[in-house]
This record gives sequence, structure tokens and C-alpha cells, in this order.
Amino acid sequence: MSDSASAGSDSKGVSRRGFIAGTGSLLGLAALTGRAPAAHAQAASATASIATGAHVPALVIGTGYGGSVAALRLAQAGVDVHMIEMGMAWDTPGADGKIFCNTLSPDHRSYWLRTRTKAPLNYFLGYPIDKDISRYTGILDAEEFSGITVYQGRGVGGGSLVNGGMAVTPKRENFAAILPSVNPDEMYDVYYPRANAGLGVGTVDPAWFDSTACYQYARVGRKHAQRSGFPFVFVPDVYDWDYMKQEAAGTVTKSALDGEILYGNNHGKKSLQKTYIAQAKATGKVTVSALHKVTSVAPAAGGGYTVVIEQIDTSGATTATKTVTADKVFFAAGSVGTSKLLVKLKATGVLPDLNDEIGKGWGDNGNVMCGRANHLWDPTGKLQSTIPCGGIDNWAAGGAFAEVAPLPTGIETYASFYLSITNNPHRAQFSWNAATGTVDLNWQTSWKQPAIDMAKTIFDKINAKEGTIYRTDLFGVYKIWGDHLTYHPLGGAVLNKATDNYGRLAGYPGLYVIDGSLIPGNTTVNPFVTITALAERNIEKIITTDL
Ligand code: FAE
Repeated sequence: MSDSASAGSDSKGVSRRGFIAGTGSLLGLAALTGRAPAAHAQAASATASIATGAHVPALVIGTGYGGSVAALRLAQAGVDVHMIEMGMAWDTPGADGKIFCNTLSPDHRSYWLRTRTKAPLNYFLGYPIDKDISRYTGILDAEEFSGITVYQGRGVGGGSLVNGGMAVTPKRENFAAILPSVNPDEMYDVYYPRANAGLGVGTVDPAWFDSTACYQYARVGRKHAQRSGFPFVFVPDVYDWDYMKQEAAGTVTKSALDGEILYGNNHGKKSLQKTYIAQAKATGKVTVSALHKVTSVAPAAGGGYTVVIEQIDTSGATTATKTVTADKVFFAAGSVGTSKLLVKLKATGVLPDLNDEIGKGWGDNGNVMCGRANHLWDPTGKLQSTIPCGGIDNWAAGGAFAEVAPLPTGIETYASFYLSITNNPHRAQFSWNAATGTVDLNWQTSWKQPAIDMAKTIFDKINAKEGTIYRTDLFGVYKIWGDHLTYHPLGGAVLNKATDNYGRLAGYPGLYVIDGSLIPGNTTVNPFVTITALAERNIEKIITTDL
């Protein structure tokens, strides 16, 4: 399942000095190793995972948005990069001929090391819908902390494998609240456009939206929003909109129109595997070890860092422990993954000089879910595209931006479903629990109340206007709010606090954070475009000044 690595061979030949001087280019590599960088040599290296004892110029922990940007740009600058990913490569079809399983029939591929599914929307018509599955390194991790379940993608591509692909650039007037130390001009003139281009972001054709059966639910959402005086906005996405039109026309294999979301998308979604990671691999300078988990990063005696990596099998069991060295290490394990590693490494004395901001400033992007029960004359449709394309913007007045989300059950439900992003002010902290040897998060369930109150500024008004009520059967028995979870973990190694203003970790030259943990808890909209744009900004600076 792991899809490559050359660190034990090619990159070994690149000296630290060579890396710093930028001579790890294709030409320099050939000169240093005495071997021509022939295409077949790269192809051969694409089958082996990283070897113990390897030395790599740049090691990236995680293959989500931040990691993929770092890998591509470093490679384009001539640096050999090895990416370490704890999840699977997701490049091999299962017995059913598909790489990913369907949302309506989850199997072992759905969840990360669970024996029972843990669906975010876990009830239907008041009945629990979770089912037993066999334990496997599946694609969606429902990681449970004491007060919140944090959903994350596992595999090469990180969150891009499981998310809805909603690619939203925040409004410029909100930017100062998101990243106060970053110059908005450079973000809106350079890095957001670069991120949107790199991700392949596009917007639904409005005329097709108005006519297709699969967005009836969104049109109902738009009608209800507008009748209550709320702006409805089209939300860009990385789904291939032409492919979706062909799905609707019945000329290609269905994906968004066949209920695929959450557990992977077999066709139309442009995950990072198809964009940044594909480009990175095409440079010939980036290799990836899947089913490898970084457990330690420590200063090495001769300079650089010693990285300990556990190779696991699909049952989660460790099959090998590898030790490699790296000149530079990029933490891109996601907000939770990076925070957990850094908090542990500081507390256990491995990286004792990390500052006291490590683990702080974590937020849930104010996520809260709810459903509304429509009248019989407002059906939302049996066929629903799994890719949301619209939202209700009440951020300025009520602190909420609500995605009009699908409920792709295959039957008419007369339900409107929403994921709200709210301006919830609560922030939690990760801390090391020496007794259990784990990292805890001190989020409290009651901290969702401000998010609920903000979401209610939209839905109470719509319900009053339409004469409708909240659904009480989607998150339990007589439970309105999905307030137990987040899809958008952010923070834990906040920019310009735990790191400098470009993600350099205080006290450790050559260690960088480059993922969602840099963002202090909220982006006012869905986060991955901002994570990508910030990574583009930071890696450009790092390449210019640190290499
Ligand atoms: P992320 O993409 O999480 O990548 C981190 C990677 O590191 C993962 O592949 C991990 O498996 C790996 N990793 C962790 N620890 C280790 C370790 N120790 N060793 C090796 N590898 C490790 O990080 N956002 C949007 O903007 N729009 C949406 O429509 C949207 N929908 C979502 C729907 C769902 C169900 C979920 C779960 C998330 C959604 N998100 C959405 C959030 C988005 O996917 C998330 O913010 C980004 O993926 C975070 O990017 P990072 O680069 O921080």
C-alpha cells in the first residue's frame, strides 16, 4: 500500500551542505551520487518505503494540504523530499473494484481502526445507524477526546480524501481575525489565488444548478434563506463540475451522484492525490511512505534531526520501527496530529525548548450541525449530489456561515440539513498526560452553546418564516443539534506564537509547522483554502531564506 521512497538510496547521497546550498537539484543529485537521474531509477524507487538509517534532506510528516504544498514547492526548488503518512496510499481497488466504499454501505475501508462505524450523523428517523465493521486502517478517523469527536482524513491526501471539497476564501474584512500577523495584501493578491489554482477550485454552473434534480435540496435551502432575508452564496468546490454534469446525464460512472462522500470519492473530486501530490511526484524528487507514523523528532548529534517512524500494517500493528535523519522536518500532521506530537515531545524532554504556546489556541471552527423538517410541498429530492455548493452568510450579523449540506439517503426525507461554521470564541489546549502516556484536549461539551446560539440566528428565523421545525431525529432521540463533533480542527501551534511568523518552531532551526495547527481556531469559512494559501506563503519564505 505504501507507494514509494528513495531516501535510503538517492537522498543519502545529498549532503546537508548540498541541501542547504540548494544543490539537490536533478543535476546536483546526479553529480553527488554519480548516477544519472534516469526515469527508470525514479520508477524503481517508487515501490519501496523509507529504509531505516536513511538520510533525507527534507522530511514532511503528513500528506494533507500543508504537507503537499511543502513537498511540491521544496521539490520545485531542487530539494529531495520524503513524505511520511500514517494512513494508506488509497491507490488500489478493493474486491468490489472500487478504491473507496460508499457512504450508505460503509465497510472496513470506512473508519480508522474501529470495529463499529461512528457516523457524524448517527441517527435516522430516530434510529441509530452505526454498524459493525472489521478493524482496518480505514479512511476516516473519528478521534475521541473527552468533550468532542474530531473527524480527520487518514491516507495520502489527508483531509482531501474525505472532505466535501468546499473551497472557500474568507472575506477579506474577516482576515485580520483569522491570521492577525499576516499581511492580507499578499494573501489576497498572491497566495489565495495560487492556492485556488493549485487546488483546481471551480464553481457550479448557475444555470445547471437551477435545472438539475441533484441540487433540488440546495434550491430549497436558497429559497428558504432568501425568504428570511439571508444572502445565499454559491460556494466553490474542487469537484470536477463537468464530470458531475456527465454523471447527471448518465454518461460516466456516478460518484457525487452515487452517495460518495466521507469515506472517499472514486471519481470526480480533485483530492490532493490528483493535484499537489501528483505534481510533486512528477518532479521525481518526492517520495511517500504510507502506513508509516512518526513518533519522535529529536536533535541529531551531527546536526539535523533524528526521526523515529513506526511502520504499521492494516490492523494497526507495528511491523517495523525505523530511525532516519533529516536536515529539515516539516510538521504537517494536521492540527491534532502536529499538536499531539509537539506537546508530547516538549513534555517528555525530547524538544524541551519548544515554547509555552505549544498545544494552545485550538478551536473547532465553530462547527455545529442541524436539520429542518420541511413541509410536504418542499421536497428536497431523492437524488442529492454529495458535493455542497451553497451557503447562507450571516457572519456579520449573527456569527454564522451555514453550508446547505446534502442528506443523500436515496429516499425523500423532506429535510434540509446544514453544517454551520460559527464564531465560537472558546479555545482549548492540548496537554501531556504522563499517567496514560497520551495527549489530552480540554474541550468541554458545553462550549458548543455559543455555536448553537449563532446558528439559531439563521434557523430560528427561517423556521418562524416557513412555519417549520427542527428535525429531532438525526443526532439522537429528540436531539436537535449535532454538537458533539468537528470536521475543522484548527490551532495548537499557532502562527507567530508557537512559531515565528512563517512557521519556524522557536528554539529548533530546521523544524517547521505548515498545516492547520498554525491557524488560531477559526477561519470564518471552511478552512482548507486558507491552510493551503498560508502554506504557500510560508514555504516561499522558507525556501528563499532558509535553504
Ligand atoms: P490534514 O489534511 O488533516 O493532513 C494531515 C495528515 O497527516 C493526515 O493524512 C494524517 O493521517 C497524517 N498524520 C497525522 N499524524 C501523523 C503522524 N504522526 N505520522 C504520519 N502521518 C501523520 O491536515 N475543509 C474545507 O475547507 N472544505 C470542506 O468541504 C471540508 N469538509 C470536511 C469534511 C470532513 C468529513 C472532514 C473530516 C473535514 C473537512 N474539511 C473541510 C476540513 C479539511 O479537510 C481540513 O481542514 C484539512 O484537511 C486540514 O489540512 P491539514 O494540512 O492541516
